[in-house]
Order: sequence, then C-alpha cells, then structure tokens
Amino acid sequence: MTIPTEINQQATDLRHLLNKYNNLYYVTDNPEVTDSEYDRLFIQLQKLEADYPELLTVDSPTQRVGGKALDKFSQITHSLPMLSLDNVFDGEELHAFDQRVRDWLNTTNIQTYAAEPKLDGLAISIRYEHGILVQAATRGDGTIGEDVTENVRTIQSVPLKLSGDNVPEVVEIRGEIVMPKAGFETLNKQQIADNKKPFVNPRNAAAGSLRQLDSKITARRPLAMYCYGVGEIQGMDLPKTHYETMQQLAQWGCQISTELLQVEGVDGCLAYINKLGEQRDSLSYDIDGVVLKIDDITLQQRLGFVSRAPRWAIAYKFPAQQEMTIVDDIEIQVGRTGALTPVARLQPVFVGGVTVSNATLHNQDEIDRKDVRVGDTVIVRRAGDVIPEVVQVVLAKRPDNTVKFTIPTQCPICQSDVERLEGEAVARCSGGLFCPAQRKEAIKHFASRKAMDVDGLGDKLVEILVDEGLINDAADLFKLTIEQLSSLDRMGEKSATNLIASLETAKQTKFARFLYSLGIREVGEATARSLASHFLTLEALEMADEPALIEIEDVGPIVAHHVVTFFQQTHNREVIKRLLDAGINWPAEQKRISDSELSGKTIVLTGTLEQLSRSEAKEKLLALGAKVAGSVSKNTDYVVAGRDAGSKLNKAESLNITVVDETTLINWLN
Ligand code: 5U1
Repeated sequence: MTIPTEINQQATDLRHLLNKYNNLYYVTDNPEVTDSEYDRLFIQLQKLEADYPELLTVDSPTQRVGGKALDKFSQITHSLPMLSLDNVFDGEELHAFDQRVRDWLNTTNIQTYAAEPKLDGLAISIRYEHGILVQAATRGDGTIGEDVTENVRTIQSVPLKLSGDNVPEVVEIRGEIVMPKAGFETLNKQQIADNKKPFVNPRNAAAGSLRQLDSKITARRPLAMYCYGVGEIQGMDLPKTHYETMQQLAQWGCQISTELLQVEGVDGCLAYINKLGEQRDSLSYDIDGVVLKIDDITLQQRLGFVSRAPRWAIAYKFPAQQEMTIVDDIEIQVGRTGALTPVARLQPVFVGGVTVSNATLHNQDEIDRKDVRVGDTVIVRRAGDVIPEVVQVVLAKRPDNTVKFTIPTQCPICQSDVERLEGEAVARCSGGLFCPAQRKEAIKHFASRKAMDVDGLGDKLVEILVDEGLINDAADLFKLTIEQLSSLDRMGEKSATNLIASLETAKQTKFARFLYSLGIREVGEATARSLASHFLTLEALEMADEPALIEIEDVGPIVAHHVVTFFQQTHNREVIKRLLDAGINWPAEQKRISDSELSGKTIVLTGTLEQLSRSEAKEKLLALGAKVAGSVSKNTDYVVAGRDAGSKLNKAESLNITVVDETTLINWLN
C-alpha cells in the first residue's frame, strides 16, 4: 500500500515530538507537556502505525513496550573491550595514583580530572548505527557480553535514535543501568503486595530486571541509564576532553550525570569526593564511590591501560552500605505509645561508614517475611541517617536448631497483655503509663530537642530518674531539686545545677512545641503546628471535637480521634495542669499570614546558612505558610542556596527554578 505523503509526515512528526518529550521527561527531568497530552500523541501514533504497518520504525516510541520473550540471551563480542577500574579507598592512595599518572606523563603539572559519581548498577554498552540504537550488551567478562537489546530498548532514558545533525556512522556508548531509589521502593512495595520476594537492593533489582528473557517485564521496571564513556566510534572525531565528550552525549539525547565536574589536581578531587559523600543519600540513585578520569583525551591515550584497567582513571570507593553479620539476639523495645519493636542485636559490623550493632526488625509481619532467627547470618544495610535494617537472611549459613521468633504475648517490661488490633502491623503493650518503658519514652520525648528541648536531660538520665522513683511523668521533672540530682551516680553538683537551669529555660516555649511534647499519637511537629495556629489556645483545642479537628488541613479522622481521646483522659489533663502550674508558658499565637507572598510556595533549603540554622529557617518559613521540601522537583518554587550548595542547586538550575541567597531569605522572613 502506498502511504499518503501527509500521513508519512504526520508519523515522522509524532515520532520526533514523542522522542523529544520522552527525553525532556526522563533525561533532563524537565517535562514540557502533561502526561495526558503525551498519551494523546502516543495513541495517535499507535493508531497510524496500526492503520499503516509500513510506517513502523525501530525508533518509534511505541516500540518500548517489550517484544517476544527469548529462550536465552545470545553472546556479543565487544568491538572494544569494556574496561574495569582500579580502586582507591583514601586520600593517600589517591595521591599515590596521581603521582603515578604524573610520573608516567613525566610532568609535575597539576592535572585536570573529570569527576563523576560511580553508580552502583550494571555496566552496559549500547551501539548506534547512523543514529539508530541497534544493539545493547552487558559487560560480561569485558570481552564478551550478553545481547540485551530488547530489554534496553524499553528503558525510557535510552534514546532509540540519537538527536542532532552530527550523529556518527557508528558509536558505542558506555554507561551504567540503575534502578533509581524511588522506583526501587515502589517496586518492592508491589513485590510484597503480590507476595513476591522483595529485592535486596536497587542494584539487584536492576540486574534482575535487565536479565529478563521477557522484555515486557523489563518494560514495567523503573530502570534508567547514565552514560559515562564512548567505545568504538566511526565517522567523527570526538572532542578533546572527557567533559566535552559527555556534553556531546547529552546533546545526542543520552542521560549523563548532573554531578559531572572538572576539578583541578588531587585537592579538587578530594573536595569533590567529600561533597559527594555528604550528598550520597540525597542522590536519586545508589552510588558506591567517585570516578576520577584524566580529562584530556590525548593524555588518556598516552597513558593507555594495563590488564583491562585504564591508567588514566580510578574509582575512589565509599564505605559499603551493606554487609554481613550474625544475629546474637532479638530483643523487644517498648516505645512511647506501647508499640513493641523487635530489635536484632548484631555482632558489630562496619557498614555505611559506622559500626552497627543493632538493627530494627520492625514488627512480626516483617520478621515472618524475612524469617530472621537468633544465630542467623544476615545482610545489614545502613544508608545515611536511615536506621540500619536487616535486608535478608543468608539461609545457606543458617545453623541447625534455630527457632522462629515470635513477639511475646506479655510486655517484657510490665507484663501487661500485648494487643495487636485487627489490620494493624504493630503489637502494643496495654499497660499505658503503668508501663515504666512507656513512661520513660514519654518523658524522653517531652525533653527532646524538637519538643521542650531540655538541655542536659539525656535518655540515660531519664531512665535513671524513673528507675530511682524520682519522676513518674514529665511534670515531675520540674519538682526535681539540685540535692536529688547530685545524689545520683556520676552526677556532680555542677551538672545538677545546669539541668535545673535548663528546665527553667525550657519553660519559655511555643504552643506548637508544647503540643508536640505531649506525645499525642500521630501528632508530629507539623500537625502540632497546624493545631496551634488553628486553635491559638490550649483551651480551644481541648474543647474541640472530631468534626472541628477534621476541618484543619493535614488532620484526618485518625489524628482527630487521637487528639480528642488524649484530652479526655483525666491523667493527661492533670499532667498538663501540673506542667502549666510549674510555669510552662508561651507567647500568644498569632494567626498565620495566609496571604503572605510565600504562602503555599514550596521551598528547598540547601547548602550552609550562615545567619540562622536550617531548622530555624524551616520553622519561620512554615510560619509564613510555605512548604519546606527536602528535594528539588518541578514543583519547587524557590531554592535557597547557602554556602557550598551542591546537587540540589544544580538541579534547580537545570529545571529553571528561581534560586535565591540567604540575604533574600532573611528579607522574606523579616
Ligand atoms: N562514572 C563512571 N563509572 N565508570 C565505570 N565512569 C566510569 N568509567 C568506567 C567504568 C568502568 O570505565 C572507564 C574509565 C573506561
């Protein structure tokens, strides 16, 4: 059938538009059209291709959904070997590497390095002929890999066709396939919901997804590719530096790391490494280090490589975030609300940069799912500030005679019955404030930094004070005397005097802080702020019923129920009265400036602020009705960039988001 010229043109235009929108959405994170507009154009193209099958091209975005399942992957010999990297683990080793480079080059000149994150994924080589993606191969042993073309074609950030008018005859682009953290979390939730085994980490999930013989399964997995190099190239000369080569890849529509930078000498490398180390947990993908490459390609060629590792590049490895260790015991912790949390006591292991000897096991469902037992060898993960957790049991190492662990039916602290409500994962001690564990946790919460901020009253001291019978609740704190405190073990008169002074200082507080410190279930800092600014006085809040509470933004029926129940309890009202009698007070609440310029705006704070702390800035912005977010997205209105702002600032710039400095922030707040 001959295809009318205008239909042909329409299909070409649609392919071009959809590929462009795809790139803007997945590669530059800067969408230009709504999802529904994209879907409309996509369906239009699908329809044209169904009516005129001859129109179908390999670079059509409709071809990303996966095809027929394979029996096995065929093997591919890489036209140029895929190299690996030598590693260094500290500054000294990095200095030695740099010295070796300069010795080989016979120079004392400070070298320019291209620095970029070392992504924790799978190395891949994708081949384009005349701009069209024709092949994708795993690294394999570096010489022979597996043909995963059908799977890689489903990854949205991999262009099916390179854009621009300077596309070479042949180019092999090398990079890493990863599963971004957010996609990994969603995938694992789905795996659990489907009664399937969750993946241990994003890398395993990416590997499992890429090695599917059925590319339709890969198509449903949230994979991404980040490019970091070029293998074979024919028909064009690449730029003279690695950095510029990466810019060329970006112009062809390939995704490169937004963290790529040129740095000078080892000092520049180390500054980059430190900064990226700090940002590690806020990046959208897992990294295991930094790759440093001599930027000048001519120098790279002079240096060459030895046994599959280039002499011109090195990986600076960060501490692993996952390690193996043994569960010595499983203990139960009783929290402020009576929740029983099983905690694995581990043989100490260095993971994520710290020594870990405890890991939460969350609840009985989690224990059952992972089947963690005393004596098991387990994989422990710790990323950033996240509480360490047991990811998986290594069943092959399970000793004989281990027994399944079950949360007890009596509270291990006060022996009250343990209840688990229908549909709830959490088991709770029914002892309430009769349970010393719950009392201790309630007092610790009351004194904590974001609550009443009682300086010098640490968790250990609270436990001693309760165990010694000196306090039973938060109000008792204000009856403590210097004599009582200084009679305690390891508590001198000076510390005792300081603590009494801190308690005195803490009495001047804010309504929201006071509310938060009461430890009402489900009332976190933000909800406490909403309650304070809505009701303005404690009396008004105490009188509020559930319908009145539900009217507030962020307060749902569960929170409303907990608030009402809290104020109905006689002992809670008594403790509040004693706290107020002790002198706790706060300035009268003002109604929020809802029509302020910042009201409803989403703001991200990044870098170091000099004139006020991040938490102060956050509190003040919230008081002006703004929302303060942790990461930059297209929904961000402003980014406040302090000193040494890093990836969030870069992202804001790439998304064209207004960036302001600290002075502007102070002006806003004033
Ligand atoms: N970011 C990045 N990762 N990575 C891995 N760059 C990079 N370069 C590599 C490897 C194996 O190899 C080239 C230096 C050849």
